[in-house]
Order: sequence, then structure tokens, then C-alpha cells
Amino acid sequence: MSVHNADVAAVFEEIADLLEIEGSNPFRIRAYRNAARTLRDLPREVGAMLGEGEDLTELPGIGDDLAAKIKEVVETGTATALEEHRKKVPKSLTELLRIPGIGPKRVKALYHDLGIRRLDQLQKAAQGGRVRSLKGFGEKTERYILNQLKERTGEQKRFQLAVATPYTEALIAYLKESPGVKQVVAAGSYRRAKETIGDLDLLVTAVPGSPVMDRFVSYPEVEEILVQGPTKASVRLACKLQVDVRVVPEDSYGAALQYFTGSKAHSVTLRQLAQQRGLKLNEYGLFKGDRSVAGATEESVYSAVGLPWIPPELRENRGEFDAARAGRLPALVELADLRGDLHAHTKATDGRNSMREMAEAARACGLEYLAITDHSRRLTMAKGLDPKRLFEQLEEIDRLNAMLSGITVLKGIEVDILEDGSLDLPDEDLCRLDLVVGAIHSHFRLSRQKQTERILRAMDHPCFTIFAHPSGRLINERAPYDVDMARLLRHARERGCFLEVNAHPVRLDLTDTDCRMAREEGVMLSIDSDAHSVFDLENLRYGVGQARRGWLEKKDILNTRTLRELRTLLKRTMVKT
Ligand code: DGT
Ligand code: CA
Ligand code: CA
Repeated sequence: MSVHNADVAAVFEEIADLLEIEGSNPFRIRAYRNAARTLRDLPREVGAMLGEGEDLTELPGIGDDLAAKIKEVVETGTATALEEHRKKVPKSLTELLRIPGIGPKRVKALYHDLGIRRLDQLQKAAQGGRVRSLKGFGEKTERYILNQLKERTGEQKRFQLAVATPYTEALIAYLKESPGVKQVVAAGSYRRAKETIGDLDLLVTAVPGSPVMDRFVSYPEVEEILVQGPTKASVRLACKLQVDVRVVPEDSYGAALQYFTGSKAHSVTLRQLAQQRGLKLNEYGLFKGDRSVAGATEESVYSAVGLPWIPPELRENRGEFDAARAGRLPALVELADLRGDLHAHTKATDGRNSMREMAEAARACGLEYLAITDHSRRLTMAKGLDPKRLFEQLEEIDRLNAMLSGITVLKGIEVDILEDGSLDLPDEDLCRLDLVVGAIHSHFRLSRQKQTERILRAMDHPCFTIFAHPSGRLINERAPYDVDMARLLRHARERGCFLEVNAHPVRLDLTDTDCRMAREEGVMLSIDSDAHSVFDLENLRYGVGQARRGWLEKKDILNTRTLRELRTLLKRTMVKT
């Protein structure tokens, strides 16, 4: 590997960009930028200078710290400091930087003032005329940004995991019918259960000479063949999903699965661990010299570097290696651990099925309880319930529970949290319920402080139990509202209430990192379908995937409890005033 001055400069520029987005000390930022310029202007390669034992601190603007970082980049291709900052700043923010005319200062303003993290959110904000009012922007800049974005939206489109899933399952089943095929498995971000995937990566093992690639490219849904070779092919399906297929020998299966599952950041660290043991890891196996020492299974690869197998959802290089080494990997929650669902609608409001149909469908999914939580009156578009209709629904629940066996219907409501933090139904009605799910459906653009206080106040209501879809984001549609999530979590713990992992594929809210923060704060979460039809109960699996990405275990999840335990937990909230 040969690292050029421009590469080192690029690392420093990126650190400076990230520091600027973080709002860090301007002197530090300038030090990195100056160093980058020094490096670019340098007539000799710093690598060579280091090789000859020259002292880099003699260069203008380079002190001990930067000299050490230059050495690190020359030796490793990157800097720990950069990786640290990359972890702190949402990755998508650096994508914003790639828009012409948007520098780190503007990214910072977009992020801090408007909560914009992604290109699609920027586009929405610019279309809504919200960008022009920011300091340092203006109408002309806004129009310019919009034009830039129009160019890019096509390539930026990522598939929701739930949209990609049926295409993936059908294609896997098709490939499995190919003669000589042994295994077909989805790797990449799909296997890591990310909420959206850029493309689908399939891994195939087959006997030599298998016609699986010919079969792949002649799949009826293939719209365009992008690459076709004997072991590697890429196509675009008619639904626009790009699919990469790799065929590997059976004894490379584990190494290849590990490699193509990623994430890249995880695999880079794993490869370094292998190197420290004098081993070489690639997609074909783990080698000592030319001799293969592992690779048929993922377990063999991890175990050869002294680690237990790490679940794909954790493979983001966010502390999973330390946890694995310490024997403290979480025992992640599984779909089968869920005993109930605490957020579902019926056709009394905006659902499509009757209460009875919903209850029977939940029972068929193996659930023991289902909370009916229709909307409250403020949501007129959804025919929200007023006290009288809520009362009728409660009577219907009593009648249904008397008739049904094997499932208990719980009395709930998805009550609107009003602008001032009060709840959209009288206390005497809310107190009759088994649980109160509170949600924000209006006034998304309050200041961070106002939004946070609004929700804290809602949590103070003695009947409040679960805060639904806490960030309010809609994937690729709506940015999260600005709120101090850490504060909400602490308050929830103090008040004995809970937050939701909404499993709806467009929501998946809380996000993975917020789930993890909840776990650290000791707040239990409820994985709920928010079903508006019997089919939506299937979405619980995506909520579980999201929770797993957030390191959550069975014990962290409210609705893994038996009905009896659940009632105790819910009651404890109610008495805390
Ligand atoms: P996506 O498709 O954007 O949702 O994300 P991934 O993680 O599926 O990424 P993709 O499809 O580009 O590549 C699939 C996996 O292949 C990725 O997770 C790790 C591996 N991979 C791809 N490029 C590299 C690379 O340059 N180095 C290493 N170590 N692994 C790579
Ligand atoms: Ca992929
Ligand atoms: Ca790929």
C-alpha cells in the first residue's frame, strides 16, 4: 500500500469537515486544514520522509500530534481520530457535503436547525421553503440546492427492507431450484437487517459447473444485466432493485458470507485482528501462509481469531468486538420471544379490519395478547375516538374477550399528545384503560426545547404508558422532529413508562442507535406492529430486526413478558404520580 500526500491531506480534510459539523473548536479545525494544505504543497512524499527518519514536526503547522497522525495514515491508510469522528456524525451528513455549494458550515446549520441528515430530507425541506430562512442560505441557494438534488435523487434511492424482502425471498427460492446449487443466502445490509438496503447481495454455493449464473440472469424479473461472469453477476430487476450474486466453493462459504455481510467497517477490524495473529482473511478463507485454517463456516472464521460468532445485526464496528472479547455479546431478542403486541388499529378508526379479525390474526401469529389502540378524537382524518365511542369500544372488548380463547384483547388508545403536552382525552377515560399509547401527530416543527418539554409533560400524566414512534421520522419521507432523546429516555425511566420500537417498515422508530441508548438508560421498549390490517402483524419481524441492531435482549422488551407480568409493569406506571 502506498499512501500519497494527497491521501493524508484528504483524511485531515475529512476530520476537519466532521469537526466543523460537530461544532468543534475552530482552532482545531483550522490546524487540520492548514496541515492538509501543507501536505498538498509538499514537494516530497511524507512516506519517504518518514522512511528516511526525517522529523515531520519541522514542517509548518505540524506538531507532535499531527506528525503522529501522518505516520498513522501512512502506515494504515486511515486515522483512528477519523474513525472516531465518523462514528459521532451520522454518515449520511457527509453525503450532504458532496452537494456542490454545501460545505460543512451549511451542513451544520441544516442538521442542527432543521434536523436534516439525508439528501431526501434536504430536498423536502428545500421544496417546503424551509432552507431559505436559515442563516447563510437564502432563496437563491435554496433553488440551487433543489436543482442539484434533482440530479441525484435517482441514484440515492434505497429500498426499504420490507419492500426488498418479498423480491429477495422469491429470487432465493428460484435460485435454489437450480441444479447443483447447495446454499443461497442473502448477505450485505439485508442480512444485517438495516432499515433500507442499497442493493441486495446474494451468496451461492454450488458444485463446479453448475448453471446457476445462467439461471440467475434469465430470471424473468431481470430488466438489465449489468455484469455477468462465472462467479460474479449483477442485474437490475424490473422493480429497480439491484442484485449482486457471488458463487463460491463450499469450503469458502463462511469466509465469503462474513465478507459479503459486512459491514465494511466491521470486516476491516476483523481483518486487522487476523493480521495480528499472522493470518490473512479474505472472501476465500482465513490463511496462514498458503494454508487455509478456517472458512467453511462463519463460526470457524471468528473462532480462529479468538472470538465467538457475532450476530450480523451487530456488525457495524460499534463496540461488538470489545463485547465479544469480554464475553458480553447480548443475547438478542427474537421474534419468537414476543408474546403480544401493544399497538394496533381497527376499522373503528383508520384500520381495515374488525377488532375480532385483528385478535384472531394475532392469535394465529402465536401472540397471547393484543392491545387495541385506535386514534383519539383530535385525529379527525382517521375518525379518532371521542369518549363516547371509546366507551363503546371498551364494551366491545369485554364482549370479545368473553368469547375468544387463546388471546386477550387489552384496552388501549393511541392518544394524541397535544401541542402543550396534554393528552387528547379526559383523565377519567384514560384511567379506565389497560394502557395509554401517546403519540405526536401534529406540530412537528417546535423547537427542540419545546418539543422535548411537550413530551416530558405527556409522560408525567399518571396514565401514560408508551411513547409511540418516538422520533416521528418516516423513512425517505419525513425527518425526525427535533427532540432531546436522551432526556426523554431518562424521564421515561423515572416515570416508569416505556418507549416504542414501531415496526412499521416506513417508521422503524426508534432507530438502532436510540434503541441502544434506551438499553443503556435502562428503559424497556415495546416492539409494536402499529397494524392497520391483519397483514401488518407480519411487520413485527422488522421491529425485532431493528431492536437487534440496537443490541436489545428479551429482557429489555416489554411485550416479551407474560400477560400477568405485563399488567404489573403497566400498573406500576399508573400509580406513579
Ligand atoms: P448497502 O448495499 O448500501 O445497503 O450496504 P452493504 O453493506 O450491503 O454494502 P455493499 O452492497 O456495497 O457490499 C456488500 C458487502 O460487501 C459489504 O457489507 C461488505 C463487503 N464489501 C464491499 N466492498 C468492500 C470493501 O471495499 N472492503 C471490504 N472489506 N468489504 C467490502
Ligand atoms: Ca448491499
Ligand atoms: Ca452490493
